[in-house]
Amino acid sequence: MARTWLRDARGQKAPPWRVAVLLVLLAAAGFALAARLTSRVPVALVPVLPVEVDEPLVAFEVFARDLPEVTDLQFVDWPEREGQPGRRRVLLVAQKAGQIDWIEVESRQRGVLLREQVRTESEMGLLGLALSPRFPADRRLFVDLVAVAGEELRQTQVRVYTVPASVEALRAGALAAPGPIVFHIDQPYSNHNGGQIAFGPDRMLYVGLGDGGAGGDPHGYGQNSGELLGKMLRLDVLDPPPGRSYGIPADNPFIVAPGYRPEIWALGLRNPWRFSFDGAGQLWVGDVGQSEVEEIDVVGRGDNLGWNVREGHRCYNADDCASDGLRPPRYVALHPDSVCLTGGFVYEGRAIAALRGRYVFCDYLLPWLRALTPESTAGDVMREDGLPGKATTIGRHDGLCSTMGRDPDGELWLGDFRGRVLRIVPVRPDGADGSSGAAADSNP
Ligand SMILES: [Ca+2]
Repeated sequence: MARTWLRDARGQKAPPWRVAVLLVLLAAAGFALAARLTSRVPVALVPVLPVEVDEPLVAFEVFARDLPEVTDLQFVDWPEREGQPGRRRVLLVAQKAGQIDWIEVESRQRGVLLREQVRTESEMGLLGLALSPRFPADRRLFVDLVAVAGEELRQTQVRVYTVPASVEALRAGALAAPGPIVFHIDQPYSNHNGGQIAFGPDRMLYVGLGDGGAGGDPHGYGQNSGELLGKMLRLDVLDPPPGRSYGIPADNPFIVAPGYRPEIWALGLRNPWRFSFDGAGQLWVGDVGQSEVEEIDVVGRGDNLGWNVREGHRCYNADDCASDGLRPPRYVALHPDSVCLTGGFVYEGRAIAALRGRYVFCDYLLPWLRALTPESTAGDVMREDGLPGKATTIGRHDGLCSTMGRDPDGELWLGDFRGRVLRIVPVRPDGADGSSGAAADSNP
């Protein structure tokens, strides 16, 4: 792995910075990889590593600071006053330690929407949120978090809250009102909790669950159809049957399959930390790798993504493995070219024409922003080296990219573990800001 990375495609020796980067990465790997999203990691000590930008398309502006450990960004056009037509664009910023802040995008006025007691060690915390697609008529906010539950020390929960009806109420200090737990599952370890929840275009709630943690999926949850860990679930939380907190959608793939939990939409995932739907309704998942391969998957109904038989395109812990019935990744990157992949979005905005229709993603430890080529976004493409998927590096930032966001105009944002939200903007015509590495501050 290291040897190939230290040679370029023609077998030439890599430049000295690349050698230095590898050494830093290997040194950092001990804490940063083992404890990704760990509160105890002093993020100020994580270096900004050099990366090469081969297609400079984007720059980064700091939109907000002092938001420790951003885990999710969700935009919503919120009624200015209850029952009246005017709307204000609001960004909800989930933070790992258990807080969600609101920021009114135009004025940057901000405040707290909710605070919750969560477990924060390792990869636990408040990890994701999804507002009802019927908002503002339905003001339910669904939140994914890991908490203590009775004698259970680690439990992933999807809780429902009711958010205030207007921006006016937010400004007055109104908080989200807590409601019931709609879904929960005990976690055997502190890592690989998944954490994202999102409504699909079908208005079903998709819940990403990791393999439960430790390393290598020691209990084989990913391939165990009788368990929910290591799966993408699809639940009907908007209109559940009477007496139930969620329903099983009638077209879930395994409703009548013996030995399968009916909640399962797809299986064989290691840690689907971030996922999104594109305008065509396709589900894109960034699945964080174990020790060699980071991957991006396009996930269809009933797919088996392979973990832990396979890590990306490779057999895991075996020279040979069955691949029948396993959906191969759309894109992989080998360590240390990527070490903790953070899934993003297909860009469907207008500001950056060259990005339209391309899947954009980042990495927690490497300061690149990449985009799949149009061909790789559209279908399965092999690189010259035999790996699936082609991408270019379109910009360099100075953050620890823990999550991305998409606003209602289709423009993309980045949330990081240096406490910031960055706006992704077109590179200036001189091209200087696409590779500067520093995020410009857009505050007046
Ligand atoms: Ca896989």
